[in-house]
Amino acid sequence: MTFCLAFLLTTLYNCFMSKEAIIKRRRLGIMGGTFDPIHYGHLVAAEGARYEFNLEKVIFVPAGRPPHKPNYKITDPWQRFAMTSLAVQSNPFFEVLPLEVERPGPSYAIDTVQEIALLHPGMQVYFITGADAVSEILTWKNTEQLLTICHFIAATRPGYRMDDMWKKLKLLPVELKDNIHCMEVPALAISSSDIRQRLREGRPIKYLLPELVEEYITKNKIYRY
Ligand code: DND
Repeated sequence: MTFCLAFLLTTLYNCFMSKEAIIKRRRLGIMGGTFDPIHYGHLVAAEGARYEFNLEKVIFVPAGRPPHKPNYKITDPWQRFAMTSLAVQSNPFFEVLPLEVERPGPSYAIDTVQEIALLHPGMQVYFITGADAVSEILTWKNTEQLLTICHFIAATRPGYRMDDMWKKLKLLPVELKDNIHCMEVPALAISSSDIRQRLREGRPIKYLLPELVEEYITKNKIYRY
């Protein structure tokens, strides 16, 4: 129902706008992720997308229950939300919303994009994510609807080949492929799983994530299992 409304509004909006006006449409970014924990790789990708795609702001949305990780042990959603809030607070173009933490059930991107689109009528939404995640997008809920109402920015992670991503997406209609854009980010070999591993082994995590996040992890004794 919400999707139909968002789709109808987007279609009507596009019909009445001139081509030039659509090109100049205001843009906002969504950075979705488990953020367990958030680190400089996520932040650099979001800031790079903001600059390169002229996004007015980037909304970080920590996944409440990531649909692709049903059997993983994941840190409490509100703790991941708190870490994300601390990480973005020094950037005036970044904000965090608890939409997925508050929504019951699996955190599907389609629901989040619809909610954010309704909160920002007329704005074009860009979903920022890693190229490896985009290459799995055919397994996401309502892929085609998702790619109709929003664009994707695929950030390359170190060592990732874009041809691999396009090969996996070969079944997508061309007009939907046009809504996927690629963006290179500096070679940041930082990952949440490596940070968790380091913490388990008592190795340093300094300079891999913001100091405030490191302090929060220490204070709340997260990842010490
Ligand atoms: P991750 O668990 O990969 O997040 O989740 C990515 C997003 O996909 C979340 O919003 C999920 O809800 C959504 N999703 C997944 C599957 C199905 C559906 C939705 C559905 O709707 O059906 P991480 O915290 O691990 O990473 C967040 C993003 O940052 C990812 O896209 C990852 O590729 C990227 N990333 C980096 N980018 C640049 N440099 C680095 C990075 N490390 C992670 N070093």
